[in-house]
Amino acid sequence: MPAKPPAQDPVQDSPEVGEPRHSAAGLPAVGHAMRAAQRQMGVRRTALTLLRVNQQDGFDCPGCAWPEPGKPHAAEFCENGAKAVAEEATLRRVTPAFFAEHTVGDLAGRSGYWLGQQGRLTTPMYLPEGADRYEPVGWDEAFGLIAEELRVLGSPDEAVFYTSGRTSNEAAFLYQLFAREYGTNNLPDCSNMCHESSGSALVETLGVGKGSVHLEDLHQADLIIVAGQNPGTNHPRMLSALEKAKENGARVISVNPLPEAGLERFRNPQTPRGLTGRGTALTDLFLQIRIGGDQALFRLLNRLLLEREGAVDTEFVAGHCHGFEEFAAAARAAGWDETLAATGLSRAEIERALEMVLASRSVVVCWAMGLTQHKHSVPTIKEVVNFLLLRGNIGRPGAGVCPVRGHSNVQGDRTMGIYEKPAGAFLDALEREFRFSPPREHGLDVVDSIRAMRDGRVKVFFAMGGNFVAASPDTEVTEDAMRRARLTVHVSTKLNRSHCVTGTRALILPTLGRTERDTQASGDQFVTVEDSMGKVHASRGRLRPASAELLSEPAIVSRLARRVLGAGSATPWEEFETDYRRVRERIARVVPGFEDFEERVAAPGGFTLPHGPRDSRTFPTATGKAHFTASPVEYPRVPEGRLLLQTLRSHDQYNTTVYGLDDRYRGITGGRRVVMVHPRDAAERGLADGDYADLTSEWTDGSERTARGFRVVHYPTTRGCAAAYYPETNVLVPLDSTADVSNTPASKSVVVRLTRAAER
Ligand SMILES: Nc1nc2c(c(=O)[nH]1)N[C@H]1C(S)=C(S)[C@@H](COP(=O)(O)OP(=O)(O)OC[C@H]3O[C@@H](n4cnc5c(=O)[nH]c(N)nc54)[C@H](O)[C@@H]3O)O[C@H]1N2
Ligand SMILES: Nc1nc2c(c(=O)[nH]1)N[C@H]1C(S)=C(S)[C@@H](COP(=O)(O)OP(=O)(O)OC[C@H]3O[C@@H](n4cnc5c(=O)[nH]c(N)nc54)[C@H](O)[C@@H]3O)O[C@H]1N2
Ligand SMILES: [Mo]
Repeated sequence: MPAKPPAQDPVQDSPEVGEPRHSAAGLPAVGHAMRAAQRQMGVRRTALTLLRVNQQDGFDCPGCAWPEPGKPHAAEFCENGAKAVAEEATLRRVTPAFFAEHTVGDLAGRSGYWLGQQGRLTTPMYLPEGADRYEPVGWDEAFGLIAEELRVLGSPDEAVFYTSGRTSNEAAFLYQLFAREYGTNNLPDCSNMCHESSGSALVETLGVGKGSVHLEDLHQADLIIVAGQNPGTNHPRMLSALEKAKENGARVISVNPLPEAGLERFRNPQTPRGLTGRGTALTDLFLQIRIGGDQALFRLLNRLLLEREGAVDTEFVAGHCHGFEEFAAAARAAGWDETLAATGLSRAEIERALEMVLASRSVVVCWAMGLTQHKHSVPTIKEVVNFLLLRGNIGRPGAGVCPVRGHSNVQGDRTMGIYEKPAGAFLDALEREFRFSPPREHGLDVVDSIRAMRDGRVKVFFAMGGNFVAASPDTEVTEDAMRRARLTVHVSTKLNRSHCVTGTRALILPTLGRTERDTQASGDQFVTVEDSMGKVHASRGRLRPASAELLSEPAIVSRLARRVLGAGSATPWEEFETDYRRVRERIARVVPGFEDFEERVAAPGGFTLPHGPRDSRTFPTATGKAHFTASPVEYPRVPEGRLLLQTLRSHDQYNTTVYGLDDRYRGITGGRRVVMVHPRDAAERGLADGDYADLTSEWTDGSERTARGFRVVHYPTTRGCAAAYYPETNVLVPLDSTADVSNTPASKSVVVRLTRAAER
């Protein structure tokens, strides 16, 4: 039997600090994975469940979006995948009795960790106006309540429909169809806070907002640059790909303000050498950059390449690219002094990187949140594209752009139309197929949804998964905005903070997870997902659902749509709920690349979506060519005495879901309220390791936000930079501090001052 959840919050967040590690995975990771899983699921269920992760007849790991290899290993999961599975397959349950015991006020006072540890939601719950507790409610009544609120709105644009990235293709397709038949494009999603900057930059330059590599391209690359990503924690299976690339002779440059253990050495738990030996050294060159310095770095590398005889792939540039002259003029103006100031790197380091680039025929650049969550993220990623285009590193083996996605189906959800700015062609296809007129005005993204709720322009908030109030920036503003809504609804697997900060009325609708058997009137169903590399495959859960009352996400959307749209909709919602093949037939007719969906997804491993730049160097941009761009170089200027804070993930969390209080690779245990600072920066503030500090962020409009009581950890980060965990530090990120163009919260560049804490 699994242990009971903790009755109390841990008395105190009391971080202990040891030495950071210099390698990732290996035997300890296997042990950690198994212990974490057994605590939640017991021994037998752990073995049965984990062996099905990422197998061709199993379910897609609800962890990250890293692709499965053609022939998955018998244990194709990682420590953190095992934790993600265990969180969902836990035997702990949140029942109506739990809600009877705890008022919403009580729950709102608990930590996210404690809430998550209570187990799986079992029953639809309703919080009536003025009540202090949720009470059980029938599904029909719940849908009736939502329909009632949606019908009285002045306009469909007074509702927003959020999506987190675990939702399957089938559920996502139905959900966006419902929202659009109802009449709005208000479909914000977690992508708005995540890789939106990548999408914006890639659509403009290459014509496709997705990565241009297959897994095999990593194996074949001569050089892989990993910028702004911590794969040892967030995409551990990527380390196997890097290891394979190294075996094939590749070199790796990591660009990061932090030395991340997973990028230093990898001890592959699936090989004897990895289990007991020292493993494989991954990084050949570590560029310890200042936060936000990446655009300047790539700009200077581009200038140096332009200056080097024969370094530019002139044939590719002449044949496939647009805008070269303008870009080249801007790049030639890049100066050493400014670049060294922006990056904090030395001339020798940049020259070494240049030589490695010149020695490599095929280059892949991988990146994640370290590049996407800054004010100038879009131009930064466009500069990465310039860098790759210069040497023809797009659309040939071993080369390309690799934005490594977060949530396991975040890329698929976008493909299915979860987007507040849908393309006209997509709406045309919906219109043809379903015979209604979809709204054409663009809808609200995450930040604009918060503004609209804050200002009373949006009154109903509906979430398909996720934890909106904890994941969004400016926690206090977001929570106040949420409280102003008339109705907040969450389709969820686990309890989280968003259930405790509610509108006037609130509903929790419990749903099946990936690991669970989904049986509908026509029999057992499977769903499909798309990974970070555009591969679509089936996912089948096998476990008995956490409760007999759970409905699947497709069933919830179908029933809601019938109730809200009634006879006004000609869409066969009931048929969709009964048999997901009927949904896939429609996807095949509406979404390009899904022709013969049902047949092709039946093949082991599924199929890969077409991608013009990758497959044939065709670029669906306005000119039909790949676009060089010439944006001004920007980097964060930090006022005297302030630090630049990035908010990031520990090894023991999945976004807002906290698995435990340790960050093993960084040597931190037993607590999350820590701020990692360079020893000299700490000393300048009179702060010793182990002292407690308050963090105050300063925004350009003069406003300030404070988060109190963080243990100072002397850490080898870049001078002038600091790091602390999300979501505890989301209070510090101003709502208006977002990336230009993509509107993604600038969660990785928050200007803060550190002061000694009055109390812990
Ligand atoms: N176990 C686990 N897996 C996950 C998640 C999880 O929470 N837990 N989350 C999932 C999701 S949704 C996502 S989006 C991904 C996130 O995956 P990551 O992007 O790896 O996650 P972060 O912890 O935000 O780490 C950002 C990295 O960028 C570096 N960085 C910060 N600022 C800069 C900068 O200015 N320049 C450079 N070059 N580097 C910088 C940080 O030091 C850190 O190493 O992981 C996914 N997978
Ligand atoms: N400061 C700061 N803020 C950030 C970030 C950062 O780096 N720094 N990162 C941003 C990023 S990259 C992202 S992606 C967002 C994440 O934002 P979200 O996706 O909104 O947050 P999660 O924490 O992943 O959501 C967890 C909840 O999802 C529900 N859930 C889990 N599985 C399922 C399922 O199968 N179905 C349904 N319906 N519900 C399920 C559970 O109830 C769980 O509590 O946060 C963003 N916020
Ligand atoms: Mo993400």
